[in-house]
Amino acid sequence: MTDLPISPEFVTDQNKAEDAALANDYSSLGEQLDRRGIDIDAITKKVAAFAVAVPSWGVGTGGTRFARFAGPGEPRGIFEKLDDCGVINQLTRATPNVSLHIPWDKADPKELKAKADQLGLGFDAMNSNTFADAKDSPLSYKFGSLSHTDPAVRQQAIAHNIECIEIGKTIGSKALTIWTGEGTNFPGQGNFTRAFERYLDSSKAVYAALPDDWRLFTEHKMYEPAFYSTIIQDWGSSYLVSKELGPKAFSLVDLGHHAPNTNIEMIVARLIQFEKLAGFHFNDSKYGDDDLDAGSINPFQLFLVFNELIDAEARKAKNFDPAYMIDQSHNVTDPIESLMSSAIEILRAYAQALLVDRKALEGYQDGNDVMMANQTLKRAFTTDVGPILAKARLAKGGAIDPLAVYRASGYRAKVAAARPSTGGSSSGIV
Ligand code: LRH
Ligand code: MN
Ligand code: MN
Repeated sequence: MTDLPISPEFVTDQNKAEDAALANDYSSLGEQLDRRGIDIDAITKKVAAFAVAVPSWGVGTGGTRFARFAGPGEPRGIFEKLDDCGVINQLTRATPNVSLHIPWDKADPKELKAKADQLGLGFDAMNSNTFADAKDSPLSYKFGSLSHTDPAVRQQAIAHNIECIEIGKTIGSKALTIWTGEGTNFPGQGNFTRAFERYLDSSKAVYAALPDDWRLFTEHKMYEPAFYSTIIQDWGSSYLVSKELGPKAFSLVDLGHHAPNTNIEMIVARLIQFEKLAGFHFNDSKYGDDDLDAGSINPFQLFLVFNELIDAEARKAKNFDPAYMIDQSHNVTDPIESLMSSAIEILRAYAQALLVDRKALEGYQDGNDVMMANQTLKRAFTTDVGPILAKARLAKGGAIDPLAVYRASGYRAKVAAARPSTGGSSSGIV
């Protein structure tokens, strides 16, 4: 039996006030789309079937290396984090899976599974952590993990990744995501080629422990914490790793891990074309790995990414099965609100991309009608798909207006009373 954090009757009651307006808006959008030859119900069905995972670490207030300002009622451990993830899914009905980070979320797998079942949640990709030192180990990751010069450190990092797979197996996960920010801060500090060789050897050892029905994702990031060179700094290195490892290895795109103005949608297209797209860590950014809310800075870019995904689906691209996840840090907002709003923005981009007239677009592209090709995308992007998103949520028992219902529910005040303040700290992403 699922035991939802907010009373379902309360959600139904709140929805009643919005019901009539939604019916009107949906029907007028339906007429508009019908004139464009689009069946609104078919789009709503697709949107209702779309899911994006939430990161366990996203429900705690984030911070920068300068300060962290704790919010009220922050979850104190993975079980309270799962409660908060339960709220996000209950109201949006778009986030049924949670991605764990080990060792941050280490707990008895049976208890994890039982808690998730109770909330109607499942588990997404496992994330390993060899970017911070392992507790009680004399071996340090200060100078790297999978690419460290010391074989004992590399072995510890390999063993940790294998442990993540083992935990994942017991809770129903099917993928391991490896991100290590290791590299160098000074020219000459390391040898690019030898370090990459060591990284490849280590990741091959992890890959060898991967069950047949699992996938291994490597996540690139241009810089941070290494500031001169990073071992997997871009999609090129990530692609090389996935190619070297084999058919179960893929390259993951975190939207914040590129230089400003990088054409990310084109990277996505390349990875799809060569059958190596793992999936996404969605977020938004202005300058770097800002981890801001998806769609809050550049919603057009998010739409263009989805445009590539829908194009690939329409072309029945081979080996195309992207994993969708949010990866954000919430420093000045209520994390539950940010994650709900981000999930909605991701679904919005998906719905907008479904509206692109692909046949017309192809014709304009082949005929070099630049203006009309661009207008075709813009027409889809500027369509207000809000009623479709709300209708899809409603059909699955969610809230027509998740943020309003969340605020009205008093959930944050309730957990603030039950969870003593964790206080601020000097830094930290969790
Ligand atoms: C690195 C990253 C990676 C980590 C997470 C905490 O910047 O995006 O995915 O696992 O943040
Ligand atoms: Mn990430
Ligand atoms: Mn990141």
